[in-house]
Amino acid sequence: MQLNYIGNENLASSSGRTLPVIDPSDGQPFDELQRSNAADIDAAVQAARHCFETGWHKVSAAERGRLLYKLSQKIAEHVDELALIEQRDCGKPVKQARADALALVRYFEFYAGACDKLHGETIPYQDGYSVFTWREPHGVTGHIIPWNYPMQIFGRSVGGALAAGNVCVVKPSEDACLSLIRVAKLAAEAGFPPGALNIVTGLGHEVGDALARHPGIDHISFTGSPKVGTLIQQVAAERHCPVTLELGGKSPQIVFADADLSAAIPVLINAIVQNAGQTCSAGSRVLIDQAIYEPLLQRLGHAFEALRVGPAAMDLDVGPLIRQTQQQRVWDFLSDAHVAGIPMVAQGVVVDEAPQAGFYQAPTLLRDVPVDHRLAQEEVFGPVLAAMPFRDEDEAVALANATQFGLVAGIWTNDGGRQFRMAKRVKSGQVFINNYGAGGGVELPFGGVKSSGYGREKGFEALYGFTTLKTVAVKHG
Ligand code: TXE
Repeated sequence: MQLNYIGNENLASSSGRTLPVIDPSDGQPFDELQRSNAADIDAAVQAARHCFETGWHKVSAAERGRLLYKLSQKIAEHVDELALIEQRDCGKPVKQARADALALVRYFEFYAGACDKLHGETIPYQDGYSVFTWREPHGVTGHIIPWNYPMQIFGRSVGGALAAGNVCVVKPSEDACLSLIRVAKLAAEAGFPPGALNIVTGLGHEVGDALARHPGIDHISFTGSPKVGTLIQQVAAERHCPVTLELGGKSPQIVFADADLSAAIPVLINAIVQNAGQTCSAGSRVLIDQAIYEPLLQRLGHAFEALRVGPAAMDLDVGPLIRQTQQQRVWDFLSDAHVAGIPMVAQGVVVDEAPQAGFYQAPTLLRDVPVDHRLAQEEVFGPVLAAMPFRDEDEAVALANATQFGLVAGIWTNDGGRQFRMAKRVKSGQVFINNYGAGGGVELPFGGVKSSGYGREKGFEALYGFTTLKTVAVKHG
């Protein structure tokens, strides 16, 4: 039985209710978590506020850095354990779960070093004045985390918030919260005081909503669907609470005829099958120069057919989707594609060992997807790649920008001028040239434009969002 972690204590919800924890690899429940309510959120916010007011705000930046570094070391000591937890809870193949745990180590290492480097400025003003700025923490920050990368999204959001001097109340997804409860306990072992980091589990519309509405939350960081992001924004607007939103994408990979295809192909594949395509920055559209459309589709098709899907513990190329409703969502997209006559180029294989009750989906490559079809417009959040041809740079840019999203873009070309022209014209928060994701670098600011959200997490830039700027003007004559 999993409990909430509030004020460094394991606590049952005052609701007395629980939710099952389901293993996506076999569809079976194997644990229970607290179905918390607004009273539990209130208890967590009070614990956090008490921590902030009674001592945390006096902890020096250097000391905060030491605490974050100690936590990174604790996580490093428990990478295998955390990877195993995530493998079962999220259905992640072993190597992907391990990569997530290692990324969490890096987030806390990076933010440990950033704590004492967050400076204000002095501003030249009229004679007789000294003017300067302080970067102050918001206070109690709320973090609503999805199920696709619990550890990574916790790292980039909570790591930055703690480094900037905030204390945190975290609402993990009801579909994946076990690793974060464990990390919060490691934080207590590392020396974080009671209330600095609190975890409250439960359903989004109950406990997530209560967190977003709580007047004691000074900033909300949300990663999830555009629908819920809009709700959070509305609720936060009622009390003018600042919000950072990351709401996914329909990210294009744009491949020109002069690209190094042997280098591109494995990256194009990985960008859509990693985590079974349940990645906000998944490269879910491949826009291909018509001069190489047929040969590249053929090579991609062979690569798709070689992909193996199965239980997380088998550590194949692709694991299960998170839950049955997500599997149904992917099936709905594929059935719509079939009805619209969109041709399928190739599919991977679900292995015989995969239990019937698990949530599996073979990676699927579709071609000639019309730009206005929902497969080219909406986030599938499954291993489904939509291919479409373009004639020239102008058409590539038009197609790339023809969705409501703007999170990430990949550009594949060896023409230096084109690299810069395309990077400038594509509307997205991140652009990768001849790579995709830059190995997941925690140092790189991340976030979207348009319906992909706003605000930045990751990198040093995140620290500005987790602080508020105070200007101090001294008249000294
Ligand atoms: O997301 P939700 P779902 C996209 C992806 C996916 C779709 C639906 O396309 O197929 O969203 O996934 C909490 N108030 N992304 O339904 O509901 C919820 O408990 C406050 C993209 O799982 O947005 C969870 O912790 N919180 C994305 C978190 O919001 C609420 C990652 C995300 O869940 C709430 C996940 C409410 N009313 C899904 N309702 C990305 N950008 O990476 C739910 N939540």
